[in-house]
Amino acid sequence: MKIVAAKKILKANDQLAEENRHRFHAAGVFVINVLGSPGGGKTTLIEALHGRLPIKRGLAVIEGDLAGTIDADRLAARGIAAVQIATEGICHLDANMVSAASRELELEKYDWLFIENVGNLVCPAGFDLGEDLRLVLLSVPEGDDKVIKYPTVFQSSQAVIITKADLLPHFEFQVERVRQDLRKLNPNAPVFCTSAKTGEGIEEIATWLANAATGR
Ligand SMILES: Nc1nc2c(ncn2[C@@H]2O[C@H](COP(=O)(O)OP(=O)(O)OP(=O)(O)O)[C@@H](O)[C@H]2O)c(=O)[nH]1
Ligand SMILES: [Mg+2]
Repeated sequence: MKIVAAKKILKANDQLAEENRHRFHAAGVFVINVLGSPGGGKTTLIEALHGRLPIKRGLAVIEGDLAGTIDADRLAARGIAAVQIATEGICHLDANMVSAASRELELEKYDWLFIENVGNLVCPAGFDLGEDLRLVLLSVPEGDDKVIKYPTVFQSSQAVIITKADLLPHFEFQVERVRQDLRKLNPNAPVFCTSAKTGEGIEEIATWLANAATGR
């Protein structure tokens, strides 16, 4: 019975995600779902990309957290339009939450909409939000074995972003191991090695995203 119930919920989510996708496309906004562990560098990466992406109209962010408005406040302080979703204990965003939050934005005013998912390498992977693509972050302190241990999120993302590369000298983290593990699981996904601290790799992601948005 439980399995049937879960399938029903996911089907309803997928239908709503399609509606979101349709509305996002109609508004001409390119939508990126950002996944990764708590503290992996999601908000910092979005801030860094805000400075590098080609922006004709604007960039907005939907922030997902269990509670509080820290990330949305942080972005707003930089002049970035942000809507905070407080999931009140739920470990992922779903299409219904994103539908409601996106209605707080005038979508036509933006080229880019980032959705920062709840920090978690497991739960968000199963929920389509209506995004154009998914990025999954893996920060150097988390360890280089995560592709094998959390395959769903790495399999369902279009690119993997290693963050905090400035910390590589302090950790036994092999970037090549991540590339090798990913090659078996999701061979078409590029791996970007980045540091928001030094700026390494940020331009490369911005260029890749700009190409993806152009080719949509
Ligand atoms: N050394 C280093 N620290 C970083 C880098 N990027 C982010 N950080 C730090 O990592 C911590 C977490 O960064 P956030 O961007 O808030 O991480 P997050 O994934 O948004 O966190 P949650 O929203 O809480 O899940 C902060 O102290 C950042 O300054 C980086 O490239 N290098
Ligand atoms: Mg954050």
